[in-house]
Amino acid sequence: MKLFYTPGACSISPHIALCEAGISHTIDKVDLKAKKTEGGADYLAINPKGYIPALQIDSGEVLVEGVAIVQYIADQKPESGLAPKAGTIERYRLMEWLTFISSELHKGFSPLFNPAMPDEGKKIFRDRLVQRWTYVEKQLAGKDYVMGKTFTVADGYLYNMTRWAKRVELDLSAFPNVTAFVARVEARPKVIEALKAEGLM
Ligand SMILES: N[C@@H](CCC(=O)N[C@@H](CS)C(=O)NCC(=O)O)C(=O)O
Repeated sequence: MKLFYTPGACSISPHIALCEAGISHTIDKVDLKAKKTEGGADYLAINPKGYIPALQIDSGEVLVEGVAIVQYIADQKPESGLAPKAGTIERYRLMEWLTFISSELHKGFSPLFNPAMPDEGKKIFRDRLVQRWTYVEKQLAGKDYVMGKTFTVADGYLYNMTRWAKRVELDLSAFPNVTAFVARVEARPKVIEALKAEGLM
């Protein structure tokens, strides 16, 4: 499989999933402005949506949308525990988390990275993010990971968002459960492997 990524972007989540699943893969860096890959390919021919992540699977097909990609990866290695079995209530709980992270956190951060967004607009998104992180903090009480004891693909994605919080100086230190979660995730050898491969460590 080949993951199209940009260092530090939301593609960290499927990158962590690939490493945690122990799936052999390559990575190709995408220049999002030029829409070119490091390998010289026209990225719009790979993903006409123009954004990362995209995963080229072994059949040659390209999967896009992070939430779909990480579940595909997890389902290739069910024994990894990265996603509960399809059709179970636990799987829908995982999808609930992935959707929350995608639509409430990930897309909540995007305006803060946008230089064209005025400060008043940024404040609205910042305040909303604080509410969302307050919810995460409560949910993590007494748990190692969002689903409980087991690390799942939702945890790699949530961890990705904690890195973004630092980038926009959104202080999460008032959230002890989130802080402990970050330390737990950062201690995982496969997470370190993904971060090193992106040149982030
Ligand atoms: N809906 C997509 C959004 C992915 C996304 O926001 N990617 C950003 C980087 S984190 C990107 O590539 N932005 C560049 C662009 O939209 O042209 C997903 O969840 O996978």
